Amino acid sequence: MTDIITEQATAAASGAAATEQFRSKQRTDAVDVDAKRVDTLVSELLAAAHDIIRRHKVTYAEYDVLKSWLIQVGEDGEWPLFLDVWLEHVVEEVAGENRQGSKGTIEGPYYIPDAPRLPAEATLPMREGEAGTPLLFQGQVTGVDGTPLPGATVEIWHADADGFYSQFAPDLPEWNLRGTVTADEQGHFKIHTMEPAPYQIPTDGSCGKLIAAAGWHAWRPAHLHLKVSAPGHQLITTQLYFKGGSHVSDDIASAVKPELILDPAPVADGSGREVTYDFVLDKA
Ligand code: MBD
Ligand code: FE
Repeated sequence: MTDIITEQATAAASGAAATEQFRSKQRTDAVDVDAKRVDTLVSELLAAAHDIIRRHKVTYAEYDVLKSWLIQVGEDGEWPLFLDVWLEHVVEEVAGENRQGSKGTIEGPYYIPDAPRLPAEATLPMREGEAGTPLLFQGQVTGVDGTPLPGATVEIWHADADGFYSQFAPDLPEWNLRGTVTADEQGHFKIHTMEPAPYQIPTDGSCGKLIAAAGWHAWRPAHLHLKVSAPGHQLITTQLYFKGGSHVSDDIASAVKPELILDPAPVADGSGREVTYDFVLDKA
């Protein structure tokens, strides 16, 4: 037995951190949605709900369950989690419709800007003896015509072997497994990290309650999150998954695309796995 008191990871704590993080981005300030569009979108959303209530003869008891669940989602700070798991993938699909370059996918609730700057070949910040299989993730950033993009930036963040993200779970160093890598003059980068594990969204909050009530599962496949950018080009937000990994074909967040599945090979000296993945960015 250890006498160190370890704070438990809770849905409410990670929800509060995700809500705070979202608010600090203030992306909402940048858009001024006109009344006509609000009218159209909200009216259609409500009409869809009315239709469901009629077709399924939703009862007052069920209506009250919904009301108390919605109240609880807010109290748990789980709106970012709920929206990013069940809606963001369609917003991303629409946003990425006309892109020629690499596929993107959802950002999710756990991105933090301004992670430590790292050179083109770097090891992500991690703990002494960080658990997991070492992974060398390397590649090149180019334009759609294949031109290398010098000084491209590769932001990367991912969960640890227990499925926890730094700054959203207790007892992790601030920037654990997060970094901002500057590619070299040819757009090349070489990132040493640890393979993440499949990720289970918090089961002890409102989203977990919904999952249990519906008989779903709470898993996302193991994934790396990335934001790749270069001067004069569109930033791409994406994720990469691992071939053969659990839940690659039944991601709770519906964010897997065939182009985003890595197939790392064992490193010759037995020290983990390596994979090359190139990013192609559209012109801004
Ligand atoms: C995650 O790690 C994630 O990437 C998404 C999209 C939702 C919840 C947790
Ligand atoms: Fe994630």
